[in-house]
Amino acid sequence: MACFCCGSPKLADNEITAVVTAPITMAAPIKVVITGAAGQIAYSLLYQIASGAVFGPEQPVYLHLLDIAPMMGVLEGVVMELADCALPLLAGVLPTAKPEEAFKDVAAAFLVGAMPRKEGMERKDLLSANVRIFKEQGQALDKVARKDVKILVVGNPANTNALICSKYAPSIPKENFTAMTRLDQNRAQAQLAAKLGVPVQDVKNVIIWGNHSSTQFPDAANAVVKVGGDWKPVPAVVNDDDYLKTTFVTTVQKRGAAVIAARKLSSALSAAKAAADHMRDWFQGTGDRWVSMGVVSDGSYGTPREVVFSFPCTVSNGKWKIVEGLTISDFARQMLDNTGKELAEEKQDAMDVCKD
Ligand code: NAX
Repeated sequence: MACFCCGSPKLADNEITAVVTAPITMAAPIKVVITGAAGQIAYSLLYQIASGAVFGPEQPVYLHLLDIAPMMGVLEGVVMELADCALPLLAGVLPTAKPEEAFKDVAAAFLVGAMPRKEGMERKDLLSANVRIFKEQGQALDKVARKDVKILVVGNPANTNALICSKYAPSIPKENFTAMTRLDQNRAQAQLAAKLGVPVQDVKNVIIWGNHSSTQFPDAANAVVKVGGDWKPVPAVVNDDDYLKTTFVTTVQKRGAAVIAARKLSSALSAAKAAADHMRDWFQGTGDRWVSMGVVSDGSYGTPREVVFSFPCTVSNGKWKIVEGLTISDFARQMLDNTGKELAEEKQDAMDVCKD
C-alpha cells in the first residue's frame, strides 16, 4: 500500500499511517529522525516537531523514531500517543531499532539517544560507550540519509559525539553536524533577564563558548538588553563585573546539576525546547539574534581546529556563520582556552576508542 500523504510506494510493517490529515495543498512531508525516541527528552520534543513549532505550520513531517530493541514496547506507547494527538502536520511514524531504516532519506536528525551515566562509571567509560554509538550512527547516516541532512547531537558528550558522527559520515558536509549548547544559552538568557527584571525576549546575544560541560563559558560581554525601547550593553546595565564573571558563569555551568538535584532526573522539558529552538533557527533563520551552536571549529577566535566548539552564530538560508570580529578580553581568553583544551582531550580519547 502507498502512503497516501507522501506517495511513498511501500510501507514497512511497523509504519503507521493512520494519523495523516495534512491537506494536499501543503508541502510534501520531510522525514525527520529522533533517536532515543523512547527517552524523556524525546517525550517532550516529539510534540513540538509534530505540531509545526520546528519546521513551520505549512510543513508536514514524517517521523522516524529510533531506539534500542529492548525499548520497542515503550516506543509503541509513544507512537500511540502521537496518533492520539491528531496532529494535522504528522504524515506518518516509523518506530524502529535499525539505524539504517531510521536514517533513510531524512532531512533533519535529532540525535538524542545515548547511554546514560551509571553509578560508578568513569567519564572516560561513558565517552567510550557513546562514541561507539555515534560512530555507528555516522556510518548509517553516510549510507542512507539525504546529503543535505541537518544533524543536531544532543546525547552527551554532545560536542565530541557530533565530531565522531561527522568523521564517519564523510559524504555529508561537516557543516551539517552540530551539537546542542542552546539549552545553556537559554539558561544564560533567563538568568540575565531575571537579574535585570526584564522579559526574557528583551535580552539577546549572550554567548556560550566551547563544550557542553562544566568548562563551557557563558559570556555576557556582548549581550544587549532592551531598556526604555533601546538596546543597551548588558555589562553596563548590570554594572557588576564580578557577578558576570563569577555567579552568572557558575550558575549556568551548574544548572544541569541543580535540576538533577531537585528533580532526580536530568533536564528534559527545557532540553527538548532547546533542541526545537536550535533546529527551527537552523531551518528558518535567526534574524538579528545570535545563537550558540556547537560547530566544527575553523580555528576562529584562536580555538583548536577540528573540534566541535560552541560559537555565536547567525543563520540565513539554512547556513550558519560564526559571528566575527568580537573582542576577546584576557578573562574570556582564559575561559576559551580552558574549554578548548578539554575538547581537544576529549577528541583524542574518542579517536583512541574509534581505533579499536
Ligand atoms: P533517557 O535515558 O531518558 O533516554 C535516552 C534514550 O536513548 C533511551 O530510550 C535509550 O534506550 C536510548 N538509546 C540508548 N542507546 C541508543 C542507541 N544506540 N540508539 C538509539 N537510542 C538509544 O535520556 P534523556 O534524558 O532523554 O537524555 C538523552 C541524552 O541527552 C543524554 O545523553 C543526556 O546526557 C543528554 N543531554 C544533553 C543536553 C545538552 O544540552 N546537549 C542537555 C540534556 C541532556 O542531559
